[in-house]
Amino acid sequence: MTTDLTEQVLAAYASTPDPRLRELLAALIAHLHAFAVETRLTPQEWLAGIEFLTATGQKCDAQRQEFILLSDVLGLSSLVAEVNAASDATEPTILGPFYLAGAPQRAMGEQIGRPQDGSPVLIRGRVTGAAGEPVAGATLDVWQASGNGLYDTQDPEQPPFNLRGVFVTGLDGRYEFRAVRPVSYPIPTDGPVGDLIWRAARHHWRAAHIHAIVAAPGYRPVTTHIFDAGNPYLDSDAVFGVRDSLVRPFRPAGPDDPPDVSFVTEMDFALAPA
Ligand code: MBD
Ligand code: FE
Repeated sequence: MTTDLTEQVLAAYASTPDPRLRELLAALIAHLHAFAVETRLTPQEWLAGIEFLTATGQKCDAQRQEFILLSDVLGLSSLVAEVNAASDATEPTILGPFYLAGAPQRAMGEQIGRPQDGSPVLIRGRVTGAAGEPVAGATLDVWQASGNGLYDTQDPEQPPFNLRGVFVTGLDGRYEFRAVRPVSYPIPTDGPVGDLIWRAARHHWRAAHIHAIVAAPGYRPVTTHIFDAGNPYLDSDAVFGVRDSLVRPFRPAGPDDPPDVSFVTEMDFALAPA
């Protein structure tokens, strides 16, 4: 009975001209139907699900992406990053809901934040290709939350593009920039995703992180993070984004380091060919 219905629906989409869309629709229908059959989904539960997704969409605006957050807390964003990871390249992880295109390009070494955003940290390293060759002219699009746990778009006190910037590697593939030491970050819980987190008796903390999208012509871009090795949420990140290979010590600056920074972190990035 139920399988007949599933077959009927699958057949109705079987002539979708675009082959990839045809494949995605067939798998989506099969899994959605299996979900309803397996759980004996009731009409009330189905409606609650519709209302939840409606509220998720209604929470979205130009600065708030509740659907990405939902995907994040369900582990789907992390899984998609994992499934698409290139071997011999820096491990990707989730984009998150707070990426903004169009961040200003900044000079080598520039600070992306303000003194009140947190302890200054120098972050530096190299971008290389699969054979270890330095990648000159690679862009690092970086963004992070302030010490109050808020991104610029969540906080009217921060100027636009605070704690965001694009850096370009030199001929030797090296980059460096200044940021602030990231803090543990509470994902926004004032929307339907927050309700879900509480009903699941989960916590809402992300391991402290700085985001980066590293890209260069002829290479596959990688969307990733730098995680602070000293953070207590590395093993229970609310959005399943932590990869061991992305965790770095933020070591206290010493006499050989620039006097204006409190911590130094080294992070190299490897890119796969396009
Ligand atoms: C974040 O800062 C973030 O990076 C992700 C993935 C989800 C919620 C908040
Ligand atoms: Fe983030």
